[in-house]
Amino acid sequence: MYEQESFSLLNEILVDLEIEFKQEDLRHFYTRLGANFYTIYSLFKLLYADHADFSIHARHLVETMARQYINRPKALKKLDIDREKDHNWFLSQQWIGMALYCDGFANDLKDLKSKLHYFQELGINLVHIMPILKCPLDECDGGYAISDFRKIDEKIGTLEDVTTLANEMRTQEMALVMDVVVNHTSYEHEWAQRARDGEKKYQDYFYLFDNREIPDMFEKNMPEIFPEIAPGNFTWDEQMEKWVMTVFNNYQWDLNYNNPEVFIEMLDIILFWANQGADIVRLDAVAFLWKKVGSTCQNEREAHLILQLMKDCCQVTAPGTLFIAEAIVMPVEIVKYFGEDAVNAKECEIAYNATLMALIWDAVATKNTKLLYQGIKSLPDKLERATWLNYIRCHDDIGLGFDDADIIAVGYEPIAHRRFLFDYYTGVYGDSIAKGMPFGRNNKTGDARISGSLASLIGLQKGLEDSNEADIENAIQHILLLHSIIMSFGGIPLLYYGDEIGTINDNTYLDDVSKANDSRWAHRPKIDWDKAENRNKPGTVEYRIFNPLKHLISVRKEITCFADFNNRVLHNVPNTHLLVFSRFDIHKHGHVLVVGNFDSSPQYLDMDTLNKTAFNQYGPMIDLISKCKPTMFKNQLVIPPFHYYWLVDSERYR
Ligand code: OTU
Repeated sequence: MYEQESFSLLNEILVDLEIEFKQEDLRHFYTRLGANFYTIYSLFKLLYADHADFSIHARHLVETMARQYINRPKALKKLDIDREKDHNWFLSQQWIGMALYCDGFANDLKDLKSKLHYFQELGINLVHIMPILKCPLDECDGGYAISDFRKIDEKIGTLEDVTTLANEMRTQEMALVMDVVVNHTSYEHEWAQRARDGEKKYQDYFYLFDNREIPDMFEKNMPEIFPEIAPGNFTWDEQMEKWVMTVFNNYQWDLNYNNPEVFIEMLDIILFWANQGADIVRLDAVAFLWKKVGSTCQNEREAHLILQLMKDCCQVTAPGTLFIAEAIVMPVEIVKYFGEDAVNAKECEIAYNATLMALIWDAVATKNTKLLYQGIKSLPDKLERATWLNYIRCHDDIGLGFDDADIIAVGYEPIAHRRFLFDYYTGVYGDSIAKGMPFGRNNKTGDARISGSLASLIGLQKGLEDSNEADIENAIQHILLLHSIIMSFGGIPLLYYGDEIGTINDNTYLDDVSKANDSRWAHRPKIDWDKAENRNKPGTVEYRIFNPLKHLISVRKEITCFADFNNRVLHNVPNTHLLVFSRFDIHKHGHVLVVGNFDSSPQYLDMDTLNKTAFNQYGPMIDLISKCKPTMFKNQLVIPPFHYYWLVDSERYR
């Protein structure tokens, strides 16, 4: 869009830039800047108009984008152009992700590079390496308390190791995901240190208060994120004699996005990582970016404007780089992080499907799919050119983030139902086979979350401890069922490292005082590579999980119906133990019927009850996973305990 005011400012800025960057070929940069500048200017103005030095900041913003464009390696500039052409590249069913800690999966970055063959073997081609930057020694929050956004933790490697790894991954056609922790720094970060030393400029980077007056006002509406280990949202700093806003741990200082320089610094860091070869940047805790007295300080409109502005600026410098929104918030709020419009108000292309994750755990505990159906139905539609990260476990706890209205709609009472789930997963309820731990219990609100690895929560750990083969087999089937769902639902499946070989809780964190009070460490394993070798030994648990998973992945990659174009139809079926949906191929009119049984006994599905309006009828079917005909009695499909099918019309299949 052409608009005079913004373009006259841009002209002024460009005159100076041209002098500075004379020899550079800025053609693509200028074209993209021209296309996005009016929006960038408008958003920047919406957020920062009342700053006296508004045009100086605007100039600094454009300069930052230009400088990082010039720094951008040639190969990545070429990739940008390729991806502009193939702009739906990330919606393809070919992508399969895994999230991991570098020093848990491997020893360090070099070692990780030497293990890329493991991903190739399983079929993983998108790898999220969780934060590997410098943190305070014993106060790191699993890497999310960052002391220097450009310095790799010495134990893990160097910046050169990252670029070498990124280059190697690119040649192997793998995508690299890296974090930018946009909401906070650690107290050890240079900005925090200079603020402590009294530099006004850096004190303005954070939320600092001389007394409790404003903090107390904030506290009225702000929930506590880590109520047990870090109660309250402010921490007294002795040196400054000020209260610092610390929403997460008391060593994590919240950045003040009211300050345009904070925005520019963080944009610069995002572009820096895009230039090191991150194909996708995971933006941590995005719901928290804007603080307002009288609000929960989550999901504020300005937080969305900041993300739109980050996206628009990133499109100018590194348009091939995508964003993941890490917003573990209520279902209606999560989808907003895709933005309001795929072109005019885009935010992040990808978001964690925390809703599906929590719903899956509900179905596991209850052995029925009532809430799962209700929750999926309530999931608002997402934008075009947007996709989910579908996951079962990650490095964090499981929050029971369902909508109360959904819980009520299926006949449960919200408090009692959440209590049941919590008791079930912490092994307290009846004959529960789960071995999870409580996390983030809040006595004031009654809220509680759950830690524990997939294998431990689903009963594999108990089965192994009891040497009960039937329980082991059930748990393995269950693990595969859940993966069959995240692989067919629509979006990028994101596996969690260790789950592919059935890794159980690791309680050694209890011996480390810096970790003992945070049960999330139980499911951040150090991979035992001798055990992982068992994946080649028939009969072992590792073999029985790894190989079927590998097969599921390879089958998924072949099924174009599984690409994510909002092409899913959910079937309401009378049997409440089943999850049944169809996925369509928007080009070839083919379709796959996904059926999963969440119960421990066999279930049947009356094929007549399926909504047939969208397709003719179900003739003879074949399961794409086993390549066999499923068991049928007349028109009734039989689904063994914890079993799953990806069914197609056998006529078409040939
Ligand atoms: C994120 O977490 C990270 O994934 C956590 O590992 C960090 O501790 C945290 O940020 C602080 O950097 O912000 O939007 O319930 O789900 O804290 C949600 C805990 C987050 C996490 C929540 C989450």
